[in-house]
Amino acid sequence: MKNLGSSVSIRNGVDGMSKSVPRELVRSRQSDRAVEPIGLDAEFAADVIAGLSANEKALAPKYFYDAAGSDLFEAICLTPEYYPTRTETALLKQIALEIAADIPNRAALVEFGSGASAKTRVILDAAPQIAAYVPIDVSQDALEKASGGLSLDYPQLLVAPVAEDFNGVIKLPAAVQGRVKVGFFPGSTIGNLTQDEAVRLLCSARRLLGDDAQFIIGADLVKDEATLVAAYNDAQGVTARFNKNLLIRINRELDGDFDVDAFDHLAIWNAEQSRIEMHLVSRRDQIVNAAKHTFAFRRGERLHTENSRKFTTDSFAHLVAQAGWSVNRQWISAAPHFAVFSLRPESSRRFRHEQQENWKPCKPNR
Ligand code: AVJ
Repeated sequence: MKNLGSSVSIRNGVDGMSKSVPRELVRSRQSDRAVEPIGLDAEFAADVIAGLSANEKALAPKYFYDAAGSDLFEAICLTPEYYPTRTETALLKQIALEIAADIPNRAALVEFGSGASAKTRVILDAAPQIAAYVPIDVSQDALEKASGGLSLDYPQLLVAPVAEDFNGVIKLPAAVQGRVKVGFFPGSTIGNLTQDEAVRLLCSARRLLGDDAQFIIGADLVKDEATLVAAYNDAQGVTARFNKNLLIRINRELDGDFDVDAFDHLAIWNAEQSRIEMHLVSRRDQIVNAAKHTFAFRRGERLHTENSRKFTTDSFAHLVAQAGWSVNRQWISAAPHFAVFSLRPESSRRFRHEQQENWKPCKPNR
């Protein structure tokens, strides 16, 4: 991206601080808004109304990531208990040259849920042949921060951010058409998706990235319960604040009146589903208003805010096979174990002949 000397100040709604972002990013944000005025707010309201009215109250974890939530997630990564980020980053550094060896010249790196793009730099440093980078993230704030920083540090790199929910229909920027695509989905974010959402994302990524693509995915592995639970219930309470920030966000964006102190953070291991679950537990019977609706919580009632699925190499291979990918290479860290997988599109002939029972065809979303 050129012309980075020109930047503007925008106000951050959460902490009231001004920050500088490249002018291009502000402009693209405004044009996005102009094209699609319905936006995330209406979807957030609809999901909150549906999720808090349900028999088992639940909200999608993607709503954690407003500006404050994205910052709190970065803080979680610095806690001693939350091993996934530092373990994955160390593993990526170890294997970066092996990954880079498979990436052709002028390739485009397409990242799903890019956040702060910290791990991206490990790949970019090892693979200078990558010419373009497409970060896809719902958090406009995180996207602006990360894209601006990367453009400064990698002046040759074409950065073309996409401010979208990666679960939806994604169109790649024209600038990366005709390039070999390398998908990048680190952080075990795939573990936050339901089985159907994960298969749908993998299917649409296969279409989006093309037949000569590869897809590099980081996924956390099953391990002892104590290590897993501690990672989602750190002693400093950062994860608790991250979880409760969802209520603060509802209060601010949907005119809610949640008493945040009337809820407890809960992290539990669900062995049958092989996942950590996060919940907010109502400390008392209470009535809450939000998004022009009223919701009753019983004392002890849970609002389910996140699943973080933990894989085995077998369960992961099985998952991606349902969406037309096969594991080409895999790397596993020293304990606590975290895996990086390099996927290739399953050759279409073999794929068609496989006819797995649970195979769902990759239909376009929506
Ligand atoms: C961002 C998907 C990796 O499930 O571990 C961290 C988010 N939630 N602590 C995860 C999270 C609670 C997270 N990922």
